[in-house]
Amino acid sequence: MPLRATFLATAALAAGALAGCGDTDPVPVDGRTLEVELDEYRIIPENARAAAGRLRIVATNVGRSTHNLKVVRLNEEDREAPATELGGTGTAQPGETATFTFENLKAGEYRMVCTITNHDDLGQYGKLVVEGGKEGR
Ligand SMILES: [Cu+2]
Repeated sequence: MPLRATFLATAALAAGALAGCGDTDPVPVDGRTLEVELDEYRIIPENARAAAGRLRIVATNVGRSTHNLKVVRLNEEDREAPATELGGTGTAQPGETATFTFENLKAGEYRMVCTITNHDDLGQYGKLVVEGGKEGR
């Protein structure tokens, strides 16, 4: 694992431990790649912030179950309405890394979720805030 990824994962774990399972500060995406770890039953980091535009998702399954990472948009007018899936990785077996690239992600708030069986209900979801303008580094 590259050093930067290790650092990000460690920082995310530390932030999660301090804040518990509630809303944590979003972890800014460095560049155009969002690296996440999938575990039972969580997404690490659970909250991420990225710049609008191209975004590559690199999801590594560090758990013992199969997982994936989908990005969905909630219906702002009707929170009860079904969410729209914008895209996401295929299924990653334990130890595997799955990737997916959004060519042009618009600014907004999205939900990150594992759609395998009931993992969403078990807490495997998070938030992705996409910002327009020059937020990206
Ligand atoms: Cu899962």
